[in-house]
Amino acid sequence: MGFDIAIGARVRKSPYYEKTVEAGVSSFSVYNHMLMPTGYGDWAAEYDRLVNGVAMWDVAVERQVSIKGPDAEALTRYLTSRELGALKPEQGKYVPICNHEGILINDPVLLPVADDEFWLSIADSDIKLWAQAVAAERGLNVTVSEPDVSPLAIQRPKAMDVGAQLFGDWVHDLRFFGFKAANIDGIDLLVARSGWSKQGGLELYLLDGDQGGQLWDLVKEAGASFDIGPGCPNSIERIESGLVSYGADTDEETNPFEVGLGKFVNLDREDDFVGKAALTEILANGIKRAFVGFLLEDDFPSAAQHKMPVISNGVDVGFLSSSAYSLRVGSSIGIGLVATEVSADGSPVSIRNGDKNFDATVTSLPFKIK
Ligand code: THG
Repeated sequence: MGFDIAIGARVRKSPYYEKTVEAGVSSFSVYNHMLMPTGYGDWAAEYDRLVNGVAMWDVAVERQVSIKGPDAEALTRYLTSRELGALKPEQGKYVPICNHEGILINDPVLLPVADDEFWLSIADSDIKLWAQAVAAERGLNVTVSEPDVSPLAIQRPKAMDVGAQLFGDWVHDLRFFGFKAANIDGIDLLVARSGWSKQGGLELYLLDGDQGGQLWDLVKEAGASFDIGPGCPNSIERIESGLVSYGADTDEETNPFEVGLGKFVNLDREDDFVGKAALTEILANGIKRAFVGFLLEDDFPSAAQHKMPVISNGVDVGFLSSSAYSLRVGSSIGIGLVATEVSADGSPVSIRNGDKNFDATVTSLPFKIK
């Protein structure tokens, strides 16, 4: 590119920022108004660490929206389409959020941190403002804020061993999205079993940003004998796994049914929630698009910077949002949203990249790993 991207104070830095620079970070994206590492210059090593070893990720961009007060549980339940049932302390849940038109506006992880306080660990959209507005309009007694909380992820397959070395064997007993408070060398944390990869692992929610460097070094030290190294939410692994990336895979009209999140929309709930009427109508009218994989030609350019149009019989039928070369599938692969008419396994389509068309075959998610 013939230009630099100017990053000022408005684009926030993670408490691990200096450490990621020391570790050789080579690219960043911007997520929740913050810099997020997206690579350390050796994609093959980073992928191998995630799939076969252990990696540490600066995911401080997963900001927490704290909902606190007498009506905190009522607001939390009203914001998500999911029936939360009995909320247990120390057990998180995946809780998609829609607007009043039934359009997906975020897909957070919910952490019940106290009887009267719930955190939404958000994807890339301004849910603090949304929750503040919904609370005020409904006259709910809550305070909605963004606390100083910054997750550092340790991802698979040796992540639990590194975690046990740091905190003790109890980490093995955490259920998926379960979490517990811990303290290590004077650093207060929540230790959670989660992470944005099907490989799984732990997320350490640092509770004081001033201790970021110290936590980074502790994890690096504990991981040394497991050959830990830096990584980041990995686009190759997430395409293989078919994990939705809000904002990349979604557009202004995407509802949760289209991107495989229908199981988190409980229309038979007795209480109302934002988008319930619209989602009921959307489902009754039939779902028009589906989230699919694409098997691509080997010379397909990876790291799409735009949504690329998907074409069938000369007609625009959707978009590809991300692509990469997968060693485990043995092919270039992609992910995207297409009309249900072309969503069946094996459907031939073509994908337009600039003025070039590439042949592609639609395939169901997750990809079959060799
Ligand atoms: N960690 C934390 N916060 C986050 C993310 C994270 N906030 C934004 C984004 N990632 C939220 N999106 C997801 C999407 C999927 C999963 C986790 C976060 C996930 N899903 C499992 C699956 O698809 O198999 C389980 C879903 C379920 O059945 O409950 O892990 O990564 N802190």
